[in-house]
Amino acid sequence: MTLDAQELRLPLMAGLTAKQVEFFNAEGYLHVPDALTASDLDPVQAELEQIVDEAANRLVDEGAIDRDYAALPFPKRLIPLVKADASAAAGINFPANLGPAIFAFLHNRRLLDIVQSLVGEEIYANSCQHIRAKLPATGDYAGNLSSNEWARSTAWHQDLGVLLPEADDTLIVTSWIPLVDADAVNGTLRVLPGSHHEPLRRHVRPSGEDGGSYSVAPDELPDVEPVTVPVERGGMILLHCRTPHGSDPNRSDHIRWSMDLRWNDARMPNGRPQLPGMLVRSTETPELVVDDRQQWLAAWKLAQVSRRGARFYRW
Ligand SMILES: O=C(O)CCC(=O)C(=O)O
Repeated sequence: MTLDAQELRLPLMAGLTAKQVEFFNAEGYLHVPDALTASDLDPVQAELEQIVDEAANRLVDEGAIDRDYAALPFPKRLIPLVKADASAAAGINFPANLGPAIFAFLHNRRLLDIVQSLVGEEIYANSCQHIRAKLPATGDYAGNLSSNEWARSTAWHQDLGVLLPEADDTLIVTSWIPLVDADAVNGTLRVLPGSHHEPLRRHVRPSGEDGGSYSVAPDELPDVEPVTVPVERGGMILLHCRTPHGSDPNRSDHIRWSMDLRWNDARMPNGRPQLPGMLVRSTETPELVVDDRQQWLAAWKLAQVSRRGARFYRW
């Protein structure tokens, strides 16, 4: 089959097909290969490279390292830095990183077309968002990084389990987007398919040495065969908020960089009301879409104070 000139001018993809939506609804997850192009992801990566570069220069100035490791590629450069000083990773994740490229990416048309297929036209970028540098699993990182889930497995959990009960009737969709090819070796996501049809499981919080992140109580884990989902750069995994998922340790020699970004219908409770998510697409109230990054920065600044003492977790 060949595409004519008209078809070639069409966007690469405008949302999910009916079959993809059907798969998501049945299985609680969906792998979408080639969802994004290099031009969608490269600016986000360049912003992270700059953050890592600034951290390297700071550590050189402070005498924590004797060179800046600039010759190492993006998937490797942070490794020697966090072996010397864990603070090298401090600027990567939200809300330390609210840079222009990640702000623009939260409004990416191709991404939002896909999200819209699941949550509808009123799209809220939930404040529960992460950019992760999942480190090769070794025991020699500075500070507590070696015991942190960044350098070990992420235990089975449902994203709804780390949000407040107000969101129990809201479909919150996670888009899990790697910036490098993600596979079983470097710790791509694993899911328990179909178990989103069941109720939310009780979550427990293990000690810091055991990861410290909320996870499904072991006696409540659904008896379902896990599926490991390899994703090449440009692809994404979509997850239902009741789908148990996690990841194994990164057994490769490079960092598994990824983003997990959450979305819901803006008219529904979002489960993290104390932190600033934002309306990113709307036909009902387009005037409330946040398209000025300064507004987002101001909202996060205000929240640094108003969040104090607020409850974030149900357990
Ligand atoms: O990236 C990972 O390894 C875990 C991601 C995750 O748990 C999530 O997206 O909720």
